[in-house]
Amino acid sequence: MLKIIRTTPYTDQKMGTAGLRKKSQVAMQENYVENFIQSIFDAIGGVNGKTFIIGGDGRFYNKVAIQKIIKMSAANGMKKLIVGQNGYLSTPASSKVLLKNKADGGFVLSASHNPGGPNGDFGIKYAVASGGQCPTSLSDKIYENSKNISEYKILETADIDLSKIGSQKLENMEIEVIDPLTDYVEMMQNIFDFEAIKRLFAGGFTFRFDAMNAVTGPYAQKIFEEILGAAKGSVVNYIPLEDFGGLHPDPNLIYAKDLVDLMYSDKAPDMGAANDGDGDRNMILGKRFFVTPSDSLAILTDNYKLIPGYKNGIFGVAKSAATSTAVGRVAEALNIGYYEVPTGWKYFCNLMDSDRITFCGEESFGTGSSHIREKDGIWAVLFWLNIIAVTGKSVEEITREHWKKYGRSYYMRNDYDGLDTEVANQLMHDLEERLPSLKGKTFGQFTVSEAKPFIYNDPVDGSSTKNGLIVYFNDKSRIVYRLSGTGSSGATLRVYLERYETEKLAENVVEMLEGLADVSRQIGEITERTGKTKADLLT
Ligand code: VG1
Ligand code: CO
Repeated sequence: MLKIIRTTPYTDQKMGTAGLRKKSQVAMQENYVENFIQSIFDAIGGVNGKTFIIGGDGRFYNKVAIQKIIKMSAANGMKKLIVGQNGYLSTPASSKVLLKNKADGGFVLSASHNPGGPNGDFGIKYAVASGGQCPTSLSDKIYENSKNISEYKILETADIDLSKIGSQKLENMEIEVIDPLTDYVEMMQNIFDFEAIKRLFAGGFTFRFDAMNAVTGPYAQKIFEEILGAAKGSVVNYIPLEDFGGLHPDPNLIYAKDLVDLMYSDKAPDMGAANDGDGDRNMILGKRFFVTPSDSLAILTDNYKLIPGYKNGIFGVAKSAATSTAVGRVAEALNIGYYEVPTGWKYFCNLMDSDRITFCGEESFGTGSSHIREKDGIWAVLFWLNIIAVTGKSVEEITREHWKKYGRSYYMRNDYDGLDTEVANQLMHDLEERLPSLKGKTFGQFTVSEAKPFIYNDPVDGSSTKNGLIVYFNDKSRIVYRLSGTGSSGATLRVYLERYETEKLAENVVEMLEGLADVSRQIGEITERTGKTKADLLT
């Protein structure tokens, strides 16, 4: 039965870098999810006669939220809703399903790499018909609606069974439950040289993929073990759990500790990889060797010709401003377009839609291409496997050859967590005002050549976005400051450090960047203002 429910607005439903991200307890408040969903429906002129997709990373509260969204969709007159079986769809798979079905939009229930569970985070990403997350102009409209909402529509009916593949009707809406793997796996087979990778594994190449108890487990088992023949047991933590087994499903050197320990032990396989909660981030490791995401983007771009899906040529490449400049040198060598955008995958989408770029990436363990409109963890891992299969070189050899050819960007992100929001905002505000006065000043061995806010003018829609502050130095070093837009409480200051070297390549990244880290605290007045003498997290 159709019900119109009276509701009162919440004032905190503003989307951040990647959708709405909240503590589970916040999202579980009465009408919280309903308000947000109705605000979306209203912002896009209703859903009458339209088709959408929905899925998620299997985290706590997804099951409840999916049922709410299904019932609201039917009540609002949606024509068809395509749902991943049992509510599962990785972020990249959802983008593929959306594009393949020419759907009008999609919902991914995930707070990505943030922990899950009753005390963890819950999130909703909303994608538009082009397959990417909704642009700021639309999320602003949704936010306005959410602050004024007074009612929403929902069907009063029993929960829908999402365990069986096939179609069913809910009033006038068709619900199609699909296998979450099929379309994604087929797409990967069409991009990469699966035969070459099969031969690699058949030849004894050893591999460990850590799905971090999240949604990529079933995808990884199917692709790496079943189809490509990696040894049984290569994929670990492959069952998606509502709380990710208590882990923080963020594939970096800190949170993917078991994988990192293995890769730095005598038992290390030839390659190690991990993905995040919703499968859009990746980490790549060799034996006792870590590839920074910034280097990974540069290396993948430089080797595009080895991949069947790209061998006929690529458009340009883009990176977020905070990402190291490594890929810029490759773009110059290949003579292809090169773009720097604000942090957040949505900024790449216009560039892909207009054939300006094929590859893009972020320092936060995100790499991807125009095959979809989200970053793609398994895609990146397959890309590396394909390069290794064709060249016969190890992860370390490939990376060292890259540094030899192009020089090396030593790179690290320093996060200062749990800051008071006021303090963090003031720090950024005051630093921005001081920027012009920094030019020409010397800090130890570093002399500032330029200091300015990063402003991006989108060449496609003409919009302008300010995101972060950048200090450039004479020796090509850079410091980027910005506040995180994905947290669910307090503020996080991210400070991105980069130093470029061509001659004496040192091994220890932390040591290489120690001096610059000190300078970053000095310039940002970080210690005085936050009381922190060092960062909480180095990635
Ligand atoms: C972080 C990363 C950013 C990434 C975003 C979403 O944002 O820095 O590069 O796009 O997370 O990642 P922020 O604003 O906290 O720095 V995920 O895997 O949602 O989808
Ligand atoms: Co993610």
